Amino acid sequence: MEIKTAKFITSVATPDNIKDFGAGEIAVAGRSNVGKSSFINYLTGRKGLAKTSSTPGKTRLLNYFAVNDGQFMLVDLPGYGFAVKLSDDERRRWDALMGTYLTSSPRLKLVLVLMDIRREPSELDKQMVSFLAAHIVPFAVVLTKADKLSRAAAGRQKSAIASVLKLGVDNIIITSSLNKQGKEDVCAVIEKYLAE
Ligand SMILES: Nc1nc2c(ncn2[C@@H]2O[C@H](COP(=O)(O)OP(=O)(O)O)[C@@H](O)[C@H]2O)c(=O)[nH]1
Ligand SMILES: [Mg+2]
Repeated sequence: MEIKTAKFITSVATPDNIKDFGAGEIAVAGRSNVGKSSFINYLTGRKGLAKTSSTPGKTRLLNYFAVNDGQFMLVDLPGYGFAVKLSDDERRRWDALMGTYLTSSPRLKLVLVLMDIRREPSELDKQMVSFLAAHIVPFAVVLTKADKLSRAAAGRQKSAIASVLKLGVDNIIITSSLNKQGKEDVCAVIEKYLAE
């Protein structure tokens, strides 16, 4: 599978506005500042598609992008682990939007969970992975910013992260949007899960 075109369709702020476009959905999740917007732009080959924001954690929306004229939808989920603490109200809204989407979208085929390759997975990363596993939502871990490490160190980090998360290494993909690394592997996993 090759991503040829990608187009922003809409943003959704509340659970009752979650959309069904009649196509499979690939969601992208991760802590704010993990490189999610950069990853989406790299993956789709469209520099300004997802805004790389200077104010992490500002976006609490689901953003839908149509890939290859609707072959599938890419869904950009709100970043978690905000630099700025959320009020209880904002937290509840965020949980409701994410929780509802992840557990009730009938077209959701795969969640790509992004994590910084240099870091130990955070509590929130672990919670996301256990949440997806508990709700039987297919997911793969995408390690970002691999350009920050040597090849050997990146390989070691991949094994270490796999072991912390209790996952097989096959479910973890090394990427760098800066060095344009890992797109083929990500596209292969997307293709595999879209077919299921
Ligand atoms: N070295 C490096 N930095 C990256 C990469 N991807 C993103 N960044 C940087 O990480 C920061 C956050 O990126 P952004 O895509 O806005 O993250 P988001 O908050 O998860 O959407 C920015 O300063 C980016 O330039 C990467 O592959 N390599
Ligand atoms: Mg972003």
